[in-house]
Amino acid sequence: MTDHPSERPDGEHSATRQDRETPFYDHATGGWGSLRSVAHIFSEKPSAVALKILGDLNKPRGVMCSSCAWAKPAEPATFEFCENGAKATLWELDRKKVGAEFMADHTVSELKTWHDHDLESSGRLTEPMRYDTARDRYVAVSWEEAFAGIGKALRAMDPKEAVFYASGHAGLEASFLYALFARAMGHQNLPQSSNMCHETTSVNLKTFIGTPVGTCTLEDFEHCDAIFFFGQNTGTNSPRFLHQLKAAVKRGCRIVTFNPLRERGLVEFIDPQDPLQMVTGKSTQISERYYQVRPGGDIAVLAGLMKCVLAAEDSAPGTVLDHDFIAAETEGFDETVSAVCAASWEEIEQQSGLTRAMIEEAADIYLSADRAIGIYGMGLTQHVNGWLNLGMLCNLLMMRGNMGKKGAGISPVRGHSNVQGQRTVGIGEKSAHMPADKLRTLFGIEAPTENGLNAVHACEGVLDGSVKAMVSLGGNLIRALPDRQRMEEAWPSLPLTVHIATKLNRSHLVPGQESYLLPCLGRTDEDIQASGPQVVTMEDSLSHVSASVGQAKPPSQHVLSETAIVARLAQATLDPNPKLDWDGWVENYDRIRDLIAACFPGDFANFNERMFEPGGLYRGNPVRDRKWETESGKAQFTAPTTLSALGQAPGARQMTLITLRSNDQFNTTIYGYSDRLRGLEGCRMVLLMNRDEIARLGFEEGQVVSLSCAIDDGVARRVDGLTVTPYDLPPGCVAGYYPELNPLIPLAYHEKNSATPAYKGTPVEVLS
Ligand SMILES: Nc1nc2c(c(=O)[nH]1)N[C@H]1C(S)=C(S)[C@@H](COP(=O)(O)OP(=O)(O)OC[C@H]3O[C@@H](n4cnc5c(=O)[nH]c(N)nc54)[C@H](O)[C@@H]3O)O[C@H]1N2
Ligand SMILES: Nc1nc2c(c(=O)[nH]1)N[C@H]1C(S)=C(S)[C@@H](COP(=O)(O)OP(=O)(O)OC[C@H]3O[C@@H](n4cnc5c(=O)[nH]c(N)nc54)[C@H](O)[C@@H]3O)O[C@H]1N2
Ligand SMILES: [Mo]
Repeated sequence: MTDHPSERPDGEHSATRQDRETPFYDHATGGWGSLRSVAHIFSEKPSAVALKILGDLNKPRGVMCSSCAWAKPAEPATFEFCENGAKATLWELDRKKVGAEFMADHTVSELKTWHDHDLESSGRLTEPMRYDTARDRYVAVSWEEAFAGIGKALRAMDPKEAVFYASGHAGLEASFLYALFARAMGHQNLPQSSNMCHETTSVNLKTFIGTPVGTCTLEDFEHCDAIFFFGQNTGTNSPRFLHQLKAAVKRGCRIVTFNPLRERGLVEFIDPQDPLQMVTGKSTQISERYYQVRPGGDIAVLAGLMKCVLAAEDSAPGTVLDHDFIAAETEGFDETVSAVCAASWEEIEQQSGLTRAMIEEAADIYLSADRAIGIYGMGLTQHVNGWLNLGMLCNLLMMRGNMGKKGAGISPVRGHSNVQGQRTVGIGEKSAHMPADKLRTLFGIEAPTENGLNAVHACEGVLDGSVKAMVSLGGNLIRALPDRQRMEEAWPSLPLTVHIATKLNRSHLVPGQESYLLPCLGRTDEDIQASGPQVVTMEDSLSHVSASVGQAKPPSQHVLSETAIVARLAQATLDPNPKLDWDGWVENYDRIRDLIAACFPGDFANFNERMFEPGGLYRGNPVRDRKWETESGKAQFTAPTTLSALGQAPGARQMTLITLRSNDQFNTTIYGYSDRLRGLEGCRMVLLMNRDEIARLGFEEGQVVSLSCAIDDGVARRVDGLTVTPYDLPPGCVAGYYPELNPLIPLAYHEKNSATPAYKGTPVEVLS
């Protein structure tokens, strides 16, 4: 793909500036830098309301941050928000407006030439609009016209031709109604952002340990002796977690990290809330050991660690493995041990890029710990063999009984602020996501029995024409998906596209034949309905559900809540059913929460009373009581069938591509051009490469190159205009930014069981 405007920022952003003296930001995460970083993207001073919202962020009766999904501690810090939380909050509180007046000045073709940053920073969407093909503009429509038009189009199609996507922003109330609407209509085509993210977790953890989510709570971080980190960038993506890590280190917990990049947050941290650290600049070292594993090399690392544990058990039988746990709680141990023993150190070293001595050193730390936690993020999930990454991490933990005891467990770090919760209340393509008996008794609905479409399958449906409507509750699919060029080409043929959104983004500029843009309230906005002010709820990474109380004046009187929009879309589409009281639900969201509790009684008992509990309502997790809701009723060990997580290893002149997030973005929302924590400033069109690899392949620092995908499936995939930038990476791989590099990733190149795109392990060729 060539010269996409959003990939060719102009003016001051045209060149990367990397400090020659300190090429890899050698300061700690946090500190004054994090405060300056917020200041530089907002020229206006935050209003009094904005300051109040920030002060109450993530505290009981405050707004729950719309950035990441990290837990909200029961005893919050004075400021329980981070640099990125502040950016997300102020971004949403934007006072600029995008309505029909704005659209009258700009055709959609013109807006397509704008940078993604400029689209979103034009302001908040303020009125419903419809795309007018003849004038190539979005024009105002009344809400009545919009709902009637969408309802008519949806009614005209087979329900299974409609897809309802959700990005993990919307609260549980709107999300539950959305999931109900789909099933009442007769489909469960409910892809979600987690399909590109932690679907690897939802599907595979369920098979291995019987839960689709992590098992730890904040309390576990107060009791663990060791934390093993795989492919999660805390400093950028869940910075508030650094506070728990700092506290853990202070009490002697040992942290070991495996990541191809030396991410600053996991190296050291200056706590912006600690006056002494701020004044002296003294930081806390976070990782005791940091290993730059090759991308896709974690299965090999974990096999090496397991071999060390087995060797220690051989030298002191009966003292290293948790034999009682293995015998009583698990299956598959012996086959797994045989497969791990069969893996040679030579192959482990080659696949991981680490030496045996390094892995033995890390294993000593694991063996020194009575209680250990495994943490992971996209570095494990976004690989073809992501399932085995997770299986091997479970294996390592279970060998020593590190599941279902205090201070131990597995903890995937989730992305969007309510991504986990949306799944909990029924957004998902399987019947299991919403109990069929409840649908029948509560609403008189016969649930569809066949699985619906996940994100990848929905895209295949857009490509082959079998999908006829794409409704999006938030998000920016065109930018977030793999294979962007093919997607952008296919999208305009969709008979209906509907976006429920807060801000203008690129997906809105690729309208279907009939296309609506519906502006909604954001998390920070006051939401007043017939019964008075409403709250919405969200579930964090550690399965706690908290209420969020919007406080700002909405950007216009024409903006509706997500809950109201979903309800009115449903009314416009479905035949009347007295058990579906859409109006009554919108009047008072307590009623929706009562329904959620009725539908999922194990998770949400007394929901309305408990949603303000400090730290949130805990949904519990069966693994904590060593109850395994797997097929066999036991926890499963997984025998490795390969030592590489990559679907296709790179050839001699090829490289494995890692796509990364910067410190100045939230997914496809680009706040600015500074990746402060990596010492990269000014441009996102960079190709990070190790110096020796630049020389080996005959390139030069600063050279502008192209990347092409090395998977041969008959489709040419290419991105031009990338500046070669030396960076401390293992050999054999390159890194660059998401979403700019998404045209390179084939839709079909994804995790085996869950179809999570392999955004961290695509083979590419660098072209001059
Ligand atoms: N500021 C900010 N915060 C965010 C987001 C954002 O865009 N910006 N996005 C949110 C969302 S939706 C999500 S899902 C999370 C994502 O948060 P993370 O899970 O941290 O995801 P990434 O930043 O994509 O990548 C994580 C790390 O994986 C490493 N890595 C790549 N390949 C491998 C590998 O093969 N093995 C190992 N061990 N490591 C590897 C990368 O170097 C990187 O440090 O963050 C959420 N929070
Ligand atoms: N190459 C590559 N691609 C990736 C990834 C990667 O690591 N590498 N990561 C993947 C991951 S983990 C994820 S989660 C996806 C993210 O994919 P998405 O969730 O689809 O994308 P976002 O960028 O989070 O969506 C941003 C848009 O959401 C809208 N929005 C913001 N707040 C609200 C709100 O409160 N309500 C509503 N209705 N709309 C709102 C705004 O219009 C904004 O433009 O991308 C995936 N794509
Ligand atoms: Mo995500």
